[in-house]
Amino acid sequence: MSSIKEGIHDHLIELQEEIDCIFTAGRNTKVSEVNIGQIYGGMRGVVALACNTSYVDPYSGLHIGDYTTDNFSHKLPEEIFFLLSTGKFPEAESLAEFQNDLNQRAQVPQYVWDVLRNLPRDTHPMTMLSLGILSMENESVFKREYQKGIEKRNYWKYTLEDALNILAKLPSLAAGIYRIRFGNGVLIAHDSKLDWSGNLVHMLGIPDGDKSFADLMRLYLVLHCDHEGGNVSAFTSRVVNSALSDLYYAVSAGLNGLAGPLHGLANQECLQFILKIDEQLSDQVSEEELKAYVLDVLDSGKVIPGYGHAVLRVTDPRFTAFMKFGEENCSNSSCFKIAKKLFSVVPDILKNYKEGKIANPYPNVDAMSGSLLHHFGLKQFDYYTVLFGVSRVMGFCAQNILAQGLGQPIIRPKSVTNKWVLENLAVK
Ligand code: CMX
Repeated sequence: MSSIKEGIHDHLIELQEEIDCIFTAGRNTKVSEVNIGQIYGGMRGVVALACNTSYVDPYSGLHIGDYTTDNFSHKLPEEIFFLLSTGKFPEAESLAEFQNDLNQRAQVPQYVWDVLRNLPRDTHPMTMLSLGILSMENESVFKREYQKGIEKRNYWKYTLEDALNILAKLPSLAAGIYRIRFGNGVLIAHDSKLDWSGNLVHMLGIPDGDKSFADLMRLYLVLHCDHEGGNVSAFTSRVVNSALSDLYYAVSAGLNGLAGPLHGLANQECLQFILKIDEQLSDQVSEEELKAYVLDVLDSGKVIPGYGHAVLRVTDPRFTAFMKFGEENCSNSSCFKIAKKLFSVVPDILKNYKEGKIANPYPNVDAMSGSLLHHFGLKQFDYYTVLFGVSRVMGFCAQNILAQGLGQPIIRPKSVTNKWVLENLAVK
């Protein structure tokens, strides 16, 4: 058995023991109450899911297993996937075995390129990514074995096979999309001597050769990997997989959710905001001028992109990690300088704006990520969500493998009509 498979197997036993204890302590214990506002309001604040890959704390941000962002941001994405799915970082030997396994599976079938090259020239890169994965659905090991008849307790093993096949092909697929959509269409071959993110950088073929870009990509792929279970893309992916639609269907569905402007697309809006400031006021803008500019934007009824969060109540530690990277690698970049100046003025303005109604005046991850990509030569905004997607697929895969391993049933909350609410609840 491979180390990752063994790690997941052991992790599932631990998780199942915990669940057994939880159920023994009180299967019917109430967790949260749901009010009418919440059933009409996107279920915000309703605690209704268990997700054991990661957790977002309002004050300390993203946790993966026992690790906070500070404690995992220096790792490789492969180590992060191992952590998400087994609860532990791999030993050096297990990591090498896992990377080797991914290399063996990296070849993207020719028909995927045929599908992608036949799309209209202006197809969005996220459509290409989602479609590229969906087009490989006939390769699903889970589907093949399910049709033969497998025991429920083994579902996760075939879901893992699908996950490894998808993850292994992602750098080639994402880079190929970039080259078809924004370049001359000539693909660069996968290099099995490179790691997962190193390969993505190599196959993108962005001609600046700066080592820091590879470091940035590694950090980017680590920081966007997962954000617990209730966000649009992770939840969508889990719902689809809970119907035993295989991981190709589930990953493609999750990516379709990520493609929305309220979710994965927000990072490109932040960069546009910063570029506009650069164009109108330059990176030499004074603090007073910047404050006036930000207030003008707010008074015109717009939000300050990159600030605020539905869960976080502090500066997103992922923002802090990107800021540190910028200080160390591109402190003279115009975009970085403006993003940093915004950080020094925006929180105080937001704290006092709208009579303190803005729940979190601090920056989220999107306030910095696009500025860094732009500085290192990746200037096509439309492509940024693809990178977010490459990273987030790790979370989709890990969440679905664990859910299958724990025998979680199909997800099916109950909905009601207005009439039902009026007749059954005292709200007339
Ligand atoms: N600029 C101006 N106003 C803001 C604001 C911001 N950055 N953040 C919140 N507000 C406003 C809201 O629009 C809302 O106003 P109304 O009641 O008039 O509609 C009020 O403050 C209260 O909102 P909230 O409870 O603080 O925030 P929500 O949980 O409703 O929304 C978010 C969270 C992220 C959508 C919001 O902060 C926002 O629009 N931020 C800017 C866009 C952005 O950065 N998106 C990326 C999010 C990254 C992620 O989710 O991972």
